[in-house]
Amino acid sequence: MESNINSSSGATASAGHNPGIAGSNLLPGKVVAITGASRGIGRACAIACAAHGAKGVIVHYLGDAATTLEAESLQTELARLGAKAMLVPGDISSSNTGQAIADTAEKEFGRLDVFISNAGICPFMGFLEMQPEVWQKVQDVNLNGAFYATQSAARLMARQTPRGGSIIAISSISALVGGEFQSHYTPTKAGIKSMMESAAIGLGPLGIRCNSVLPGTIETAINQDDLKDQDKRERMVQRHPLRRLGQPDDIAGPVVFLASDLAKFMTGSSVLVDGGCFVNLQ
Ligand code: RM4
Repeated sequence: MESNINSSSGATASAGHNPGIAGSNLLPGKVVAITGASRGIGRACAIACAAHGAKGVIVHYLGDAATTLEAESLQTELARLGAKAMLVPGDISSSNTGQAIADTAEKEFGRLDVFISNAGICPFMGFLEMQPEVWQKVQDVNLNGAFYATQSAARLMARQTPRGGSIIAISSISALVGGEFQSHYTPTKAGIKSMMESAAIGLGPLGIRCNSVLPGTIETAINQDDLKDQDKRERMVQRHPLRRLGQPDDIAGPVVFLASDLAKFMTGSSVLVDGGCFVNLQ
């Protein structure tokens, strides 16, 4: 995979996707599982992990028509990168789905080295207009589902030989700041960050590292409609000192780093990947 890295901007240009630092091999022979992996950040992480040597990738996706097509195309792309992809559809808010992900890793590859908890939704809605079913759905997918799947992955990591692994949760800048139309969503992102901090304590002695990544505004399906408002889009661009919104592969690199042995002494950490947005008050 050829890619040219423009050192001035850090931008990469390549024939297909931008897997990160050309020629590095940070995840040699590893088995990786990613939730919500058919599109956006999850997809970019799957590609980057394969580009860095992962041999097995468990691709979780919702399982509707759109995500099924996306997952199947990702499976083909991962094969081109030398990784065997196993597809696991299902509603992540069900604990059965998280268990199916871990079961697939164990059955197909005998182990799980890296688990990336990524699946999440954010139906923008004002605080006063928030409906109970919308609140509950966001809690069920973003927080409860993340817990169930992470617990299933950790249980496998704890009993496999050699024991251990790396868990990365995709939290958000929204764990640290609010959003007028995100009062259901920001608590889940804060909860994910906190869950990783607590999980890190109990899982550390088992050789399982738990960290979270806090993306800024990354252009994906989650905010596609919201960012159609050109005034808002421009306001968000101006909030970022790098004067651009993030792209999924901007997150994949830090995730691969946390998954790899380069981060072997990192657990309970949270890594802000936001183009400088959080610190930009004035
Ligand atoms: C992120 C952040 C972004 C928003 C997405 C939906 O946490 O708030 O600005 O577009 O959520």
